[in-house]
Amino acid sequence: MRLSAQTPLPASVQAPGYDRDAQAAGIVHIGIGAFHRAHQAVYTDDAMGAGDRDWGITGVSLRSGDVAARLNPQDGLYTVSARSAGGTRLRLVGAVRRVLVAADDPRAVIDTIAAPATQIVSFTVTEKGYLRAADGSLDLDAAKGASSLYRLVGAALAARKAAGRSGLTLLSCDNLANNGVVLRRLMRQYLAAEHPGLVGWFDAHCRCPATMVDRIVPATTDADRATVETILGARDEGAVVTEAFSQWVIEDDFVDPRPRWEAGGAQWVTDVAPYETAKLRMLNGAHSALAYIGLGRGHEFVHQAIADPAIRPLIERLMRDEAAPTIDAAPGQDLAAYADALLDRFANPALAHRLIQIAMDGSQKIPQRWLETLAWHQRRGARCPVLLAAIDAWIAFLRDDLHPVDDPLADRLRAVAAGPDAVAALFGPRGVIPSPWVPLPK
Ligand code: CS2
Repeated sequence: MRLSAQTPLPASVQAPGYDRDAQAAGIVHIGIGAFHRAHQAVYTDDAMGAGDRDWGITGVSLRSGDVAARLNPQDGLYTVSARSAGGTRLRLVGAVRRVLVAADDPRAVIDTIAAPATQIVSFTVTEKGYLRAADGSLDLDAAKGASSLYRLVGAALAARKAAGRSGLTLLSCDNLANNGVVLRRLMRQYLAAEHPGLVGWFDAHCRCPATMVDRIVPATTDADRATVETILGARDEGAVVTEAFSQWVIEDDFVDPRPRWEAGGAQWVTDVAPYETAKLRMLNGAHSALAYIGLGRGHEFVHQAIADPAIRPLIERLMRDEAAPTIDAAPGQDLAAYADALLDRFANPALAHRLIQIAMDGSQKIPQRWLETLAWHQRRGARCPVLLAAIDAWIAFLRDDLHPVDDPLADRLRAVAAGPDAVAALFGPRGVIPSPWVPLPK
């Protein structure tokens, strides 16, 4: 039997504490993968559980019909399993109402974003999903493509303006530095090219707050779905598995109204940068180093790599001595305690987080995770031995034939990594990846 609104839930499973059918859909989320379902959708479920209203989520997949096929037959319902050493806590999340596939029906997506009830369009489209050219500007040709987020949102904003409706909050929930500013700049560039008459309206009526999102969400496996089925007594094709920890820091700059996400523990701040920088350089920076160094040493999972006595001290040094000094901490933000907590989270044996999942899209992740840290130290005449070792591990990963290289620049990266002085060819002045850090000649 498939999970649905009629499934009787075991007492141990937390259920949505509100009338789902009485809620309008105030949020359209583009990129409804496992991360969104384990993070923003849970905060939204908590907000409505605390009495806030009309924040139902319409999920959008840009291309693949996979998530729609998993969630639509289940009334949008799915479970989140939070796994810790203490056991697993299961909850049913009701915030997602349906999933649209832009490649199949772009009109439905545009109409939903343009609908009067919609207040927020949020995004988890991964680093490469923003379609940036090497210089950081928008790749306009790609952005004009049929199911590009810019094209969908641009058409919907035009419809909103024409109908005299309110502007929107566009909320990037991806691991980019200054994600709000980046989204605003790219969206403006698209509008200037394709809808020049909308730029002034966009500036006056739309907001693009920055956010720091954090929850480790490994890809769900068949074994995970089987475990959930045993507990639930019903088949949940949309199940997601994650850790107990969750954090969301959001710049308080929304078009009114905004959800009461604080009910789920979200923090509203005026400046996200210190949290975002710490997360990118410490958590994600350590993650990418664990991935390439760990795979090189034959590990499969994060918890195995961090338990390796040849790796753990390197990761500690990366976080404490290389990344942390580069961060301008906010009042009360304790970077040493943050590093301690991250080491515990990485060590969580209940979470089977594959290193190969983190290793993908290295060219899109490494700039904000490693290069800013390297550049900061370089300006002070210092070096970062662990990050340099991590770069060597990335190059070894690109060279070996043991793992697939899943990266939009895969072919170029592999060619360059196979040649002489790969570090300079990757990061030097005319390298594949524009870099604020200049590798020194060997
Ligand atoms: C990871 C992130 O896959 C990756 O690159 O570093 O997805 C990480 O698990 C999340 O950012 C944690 O919040």
